[in-house]
Amino acid sequence: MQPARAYIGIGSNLGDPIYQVRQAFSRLGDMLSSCCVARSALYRSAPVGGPPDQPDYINAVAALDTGLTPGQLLAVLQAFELAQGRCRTVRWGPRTLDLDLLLYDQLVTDEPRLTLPHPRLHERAFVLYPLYDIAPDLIIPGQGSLRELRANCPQHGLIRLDSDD
Ligand code: A4P
Ligand code: MG
Repeated sequence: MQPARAYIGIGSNLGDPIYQVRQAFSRLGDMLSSCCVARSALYRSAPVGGPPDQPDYINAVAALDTGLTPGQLLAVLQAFELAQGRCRTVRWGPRTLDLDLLLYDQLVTDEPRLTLPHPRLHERAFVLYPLYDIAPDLIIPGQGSLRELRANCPQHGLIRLDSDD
């Protein structure tokens, strides 16, 4: 069977976020039945939504070729979040690691446990800019071209970090 191409959004704003994002890249690179084929730069931005006075986030996106089903992949991502100390207390609250399944090929689902494409991906600079780094020609089902979505999304203070930051 052909592997699927999945895109994973990575976010952290607790516990040395740059370290947490690099750890996530490393875990994604070591996954069974999957191959990490691209990693974006790291980006820093102010929190969008959630409680006030949270630290800034570090975000990035990875591309995987995977033989896992979407449900299996989500379960692995949630296990990685737990392994890196994620506690689910407050929605959009601070977290050591958030791994969102942004896209799984061109699959569209509308389940609470797994909505694809990720329901807020098309309006978030901290997702669109790193995703564009690694897949500029992507089409987001139901939303259109990534190139246009990014062009219409203000950066709102999003900062691309140099690789040695
Ligand atoms: N779920 C449904 N679809 C998906 C999907 N495509 N990928 C379910 C991952 N999970 C999905 O997620 C809540 C539930 O969504 C899970 O049970 C899963 O089955 P969660 O990770 O436990 O909670 P959350 O992350 O607090 O909620 P949510 O709605 O995923 O939040 P977001 O959209 O991830 O936003 N600001 C900046 N600058 N950078 C950030 O990274 N992140 C958030 C969180 C808010 N503000 C931010 C950032
Ligand atoms: Mg999440």
